Amino acid sequence: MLNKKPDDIRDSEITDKHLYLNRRSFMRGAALAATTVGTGLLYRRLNPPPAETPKGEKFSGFAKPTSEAGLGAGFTVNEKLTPLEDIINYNNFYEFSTDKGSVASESKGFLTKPWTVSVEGLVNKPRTFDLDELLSFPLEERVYRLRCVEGWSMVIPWIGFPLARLLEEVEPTEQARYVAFQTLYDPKRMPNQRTGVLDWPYVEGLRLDEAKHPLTILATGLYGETLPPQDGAPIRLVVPWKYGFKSIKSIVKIQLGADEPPATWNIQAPNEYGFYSNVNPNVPHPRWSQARERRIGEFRMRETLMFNGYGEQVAHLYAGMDLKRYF
Ligand SMILES: Nc1nc2c(c(=O)[nH]1)N[C@H]1C(S)=C(S)[C@@H](COP(=O)(O)O)O[C@H]1N2
Ligand SMILES: [Mo]
Repeated sequence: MLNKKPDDIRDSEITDKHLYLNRRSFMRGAALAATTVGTGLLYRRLNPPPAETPKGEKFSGFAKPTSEAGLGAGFTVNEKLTPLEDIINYNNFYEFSTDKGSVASESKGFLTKPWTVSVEGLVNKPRTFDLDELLSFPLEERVYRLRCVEGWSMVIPWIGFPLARLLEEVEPTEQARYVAFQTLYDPKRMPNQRTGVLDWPYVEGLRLDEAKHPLTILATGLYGETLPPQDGAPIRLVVPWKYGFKSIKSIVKIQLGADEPPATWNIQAPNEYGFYSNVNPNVPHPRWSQARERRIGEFRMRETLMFNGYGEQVAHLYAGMDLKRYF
């Protein structure tokens, strides 16, 4: 079912917090863009798309996660999986729509073949990978929590491979300290890029040690199937201890560099979205608390866990850093 919201989520409860920000940017001057967005939203509310569930191709199989040193159960969260219907019908993907319930229909038929990811910058062996090459890395299943900065969360069974595996192939140089990611820019295929709701293309970044952490994956599927467009087909980043917006979708370029790269939401509102964006219940967003969250499909609120519950695996990356300053 499209446009379906989990029954227990009401518009009044979980507002479009990212969107609120966009309305504010509009006040600052992006008049044309914001008007287009508003009209589009109204149009879609009045003209709901036909109901249909997108289906991907079945994977022939994937390697089960092996337990790597020190990670223990970190690869698989022992919690109820969020139903597939919710995962594929409640999405943030501004290239298609700012309305979480409309991304599925707006991205239906998104063409992902051919697709290449160029890996460049401070590496000894820069290289462009095509989709088949990316899918030939040993795929694993990883059940991770995803926590959106807006205050909702899901438990998603991803299929993918460690980003570290890809980085090994290109051999980062001694000078490389950061990894920058870029989403496709093609307004013909991603129609909401015609609006100025964000600076396109969507970009994100990680410190090299975060990028090489075994929990950081490039996902190519979920629930055992090919990634549907609305979740970032054909390949997207998943960094489970950071707010959802760091997990950039539909990646075409990965660039290693010496300096901290730009990140879309940080550009949009630097006082609200920091470069690190680790899930941290002790650092409230300037306009709302981050102490609790609602798991999609549940009524009760849960306490948000430090590093989204992955502290044992990742806290050492931030030893000695003031996480209120580097939020
Ligand atoms: N390119 C791109 N990547 C993106 C976004 C986006 O708008 N564009 N939204 C982010 C946000 S805010 C979240 S919470 C997650 C949502 O991922 P999901 O729809 O697969 O749950 O994707 C992130 N990646
Ligand atoms: Mo998000």
